[in-house]
Amino acid sequence: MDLTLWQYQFRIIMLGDSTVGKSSLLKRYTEDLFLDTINQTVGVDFYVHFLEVEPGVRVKLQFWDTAGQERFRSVTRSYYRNSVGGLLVFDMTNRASFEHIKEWHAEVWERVQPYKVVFVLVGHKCDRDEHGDRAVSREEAEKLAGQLGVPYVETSAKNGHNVREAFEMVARRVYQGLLSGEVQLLEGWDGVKCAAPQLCRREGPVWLRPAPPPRRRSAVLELCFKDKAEQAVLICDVR
Ligand SMILES: Nc1nc2c(ncn2[C@@H]2O[C@H](COP(=O)(O)OP(=O)(O)O)[C@@H](O)[C@H]2O)c(=O)[nH]1
Ligand SMILES: [Mg+2]
Repeated sequence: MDLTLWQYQFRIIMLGDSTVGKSSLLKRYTEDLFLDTINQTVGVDFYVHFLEVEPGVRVKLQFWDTAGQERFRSVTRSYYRNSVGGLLVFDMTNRASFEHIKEWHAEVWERVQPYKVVFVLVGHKCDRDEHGDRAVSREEAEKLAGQLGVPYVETSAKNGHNVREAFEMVARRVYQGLLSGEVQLLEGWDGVKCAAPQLCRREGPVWLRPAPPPRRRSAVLELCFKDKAEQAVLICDVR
């Protein structure tokens, strides 16, 4: 199978103050690496990871890693609008980074209207909890998550705890949003891309139907590929 083949692309953005661990989270998820001294992100970096959200539905996750510094905000603002998912990251040993989460959330929320962004709140560097360094309790973080209407997860890029879970939680919530119609494929918006847009538009998104039983499933796949021209478009669109 062509490893670059995907049916959907979700663009997901990393949000949070500088040094909370956004780039380290991405490095751990996409390369399974942790560096004690990681280069500071300047402007915007990209990372890619593929995920099968259900059998036969392969999603290319495109992560945009922003620099949290105020001086770069003008760069990153223009990217919010074309994102469908966001990880709101704070460092649980840094209280100020937790207090800024509401601002990050509000800033993105305002700029993406009328589009929708699916968030997960991430309390990062939980390995430091063992050393008594925690400055934000789980209860407080869960309360904030409840106010924002998002799930909460505690992660560590150092030991890998919950890293995959945090990213996949966002991706699966976006996919659920597509299934329920809460998130829609819209022209001129790059938050979600379909590899073969004409297939997604014709009868509604072909790949977004609930997984059919095996025999009907092959019928759906046949529908996807029965036309050579469509197959060609699908392959052409793969990057
Ligand atoms: N103890 C610990 N340190 C971390 C963790 N994740 C990142 N760091 C460290 O925090 C610092 C800032 O990380 P970075 O990923 O550059 O943060 P960013 O500015 O939000 O992208 C670096 O020194 C990392 O090594 C973690 O899970 N645990
Ligand atoms: Mg960074």
